[in-house]
Amino acid sequence: MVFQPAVDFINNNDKFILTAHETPDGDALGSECAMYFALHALGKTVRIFNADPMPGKFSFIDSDGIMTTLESENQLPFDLEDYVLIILDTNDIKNIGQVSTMVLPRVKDSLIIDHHDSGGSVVKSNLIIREASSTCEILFELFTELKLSIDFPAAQSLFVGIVYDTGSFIYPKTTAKTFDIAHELVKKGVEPNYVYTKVYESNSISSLVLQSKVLGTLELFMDDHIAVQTMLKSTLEECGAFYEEADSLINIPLKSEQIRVSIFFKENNTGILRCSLRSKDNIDVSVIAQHYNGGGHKTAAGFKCKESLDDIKSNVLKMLEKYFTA
Ligand SMILES: [Mn+2]
Repeated sequence: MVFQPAVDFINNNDKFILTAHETPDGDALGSECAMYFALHALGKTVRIFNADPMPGKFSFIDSDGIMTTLESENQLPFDLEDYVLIILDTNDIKNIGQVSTMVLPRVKDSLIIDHHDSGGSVVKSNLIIREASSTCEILFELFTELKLSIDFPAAQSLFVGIVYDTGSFIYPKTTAKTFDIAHELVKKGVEPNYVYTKVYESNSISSLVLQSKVLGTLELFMDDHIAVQTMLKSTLEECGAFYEEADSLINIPLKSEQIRVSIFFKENNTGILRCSLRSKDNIDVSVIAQHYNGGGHKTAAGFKCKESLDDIKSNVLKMLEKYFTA
């Protein structure tokens, strides 16, 4: 049974640290909070440490204020060696930032729970279900295997992750099972409209201004089939916006019927440049991300850029050329 190693891992340990990928999104944060509430209900000790802060709009699911950004070893429990680590929503330990150096080597065991296609770090027992719409969908099934009754805070956290990672139930990995789970969560008191308001109607004015600037950088290639947007550190500073506030802007070009690939180059406040890729139809952008040591899914992937923006841009366009030259 695919869930058994994870069930044993949870039953056989008492002290847990949870983490997720850098710049945590709705599914990363939703799965951390849901796992926290579930483990807490089992009487376990739980801490959450992430490489990057939680965007404020998600704070409604962290009702115990447990989410912590790991900045120094002093924040870690003194008996770290007695803890185990659960890595959520990534299967690449390069993707958990300083948690991979400050926590992973010191804990007594670790477990990955994820749904991404690529990555491929293996800790002792992995629970990776690539067909799952979200890590939260996997957690719902895991909690069921654990015979845990899912309370409202856990249900709402799981719902946030599922809504976020399915683009509100429309992305390719959305299945009947996804809707069944959502149905169960709503029966537990989750209000879809409240979640929508929190996640999609709580942005700042600076993020609105940022959106106008980023859209202003739009370039079109391959007969208007590929869109490229660019956000530099200076743009962020000019708008007074946070890096995380740009995370949905990659979806805007895809609303045009012609656009089949949306590429977004974004630089954070410390000057680290990332490339995010989204595609429609049969275009596999995870191959491009893997070429640059990144990861993701067939239609949503990304990587950290080690070369200049111009070099990477022209190479990525070249790698996509085959789809547009008949
Ligand atoms: Mn996810």
